[in-house]
Amino acid sequence: MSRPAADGGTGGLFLTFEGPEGAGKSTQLAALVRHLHGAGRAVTETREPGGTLLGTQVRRVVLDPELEMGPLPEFLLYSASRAQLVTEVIRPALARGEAVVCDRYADSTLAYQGYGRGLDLDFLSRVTTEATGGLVPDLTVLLDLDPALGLARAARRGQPDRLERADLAFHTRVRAGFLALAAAEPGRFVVLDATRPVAELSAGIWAAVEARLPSSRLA
Ligand code: Z5A
Repeated sequence: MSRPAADGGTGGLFLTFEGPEGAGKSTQLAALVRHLHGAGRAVTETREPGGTLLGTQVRRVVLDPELEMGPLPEFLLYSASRAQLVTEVIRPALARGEAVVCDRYADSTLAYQGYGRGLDLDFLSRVTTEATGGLVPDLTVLLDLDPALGLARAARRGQPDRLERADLAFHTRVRAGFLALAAAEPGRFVVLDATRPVAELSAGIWAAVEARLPSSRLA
């Protein structure tokens, strides 16, 4: 059965990027935005946590390496940021018929706080549905990468944030979680090997967007 479009029929498109640390999401998101602009689409680009004043404050807190935080408060903070982002940014942009491209969304919660931290997946899904009003992406690109490689890429940037400091076993569970989520929803996910060259990945992502979404929703 096909899923209803995220925009409820206005022509908007909701596209998300997921994957472990350093997988290349920001790099590929920028390339997709260029492709969408080239196809004449208006684009809203955003990220989680972040994208609003509240989200920016939450981001500072959840990534602070000096802060101790349990899995439940961590989850609730990400959810607060997401609820604000959906209401303030994503839904209005979809209603205007724009393409919304978001660096991480609800799948990150299931992968990090569920598979990684061990919180109950049904509980996380219920709260996430409340926080988002049930908004699900039209297409999710999962850039899959061995976490050791991703952490090494991220480490080149300098001081690790609070989640980058978690051990390799945690990041290995997160990766397995992302792959399980993708396997459960093959119609929504495109899974790509993030060790491939940047240009090859960008071409693959654009081909996937074009193949999965009718041309009427691309232009
Ligand atoms: N989190 C959570 O726990 N729960 C949630 O619900 C949500 C998030 C929404 C956000 O961190 C953290 O919050 C994240 C999950 C958690 N933390 N962890 N762990 P963030 O936003 O600061 O970081 P990130 O999302 O993990 O992204 P990143 O580390 O900035 O990486 P990226 O955007 O995927 O990669 P990039 O910046 O495009 O590239 C990284 C480097 O690799 C860079 O030097 C590139 O030049 C290089 N690169 C990119 N592509 C390639 C290829 N193809 N080959 C070789 N090198 C490449």
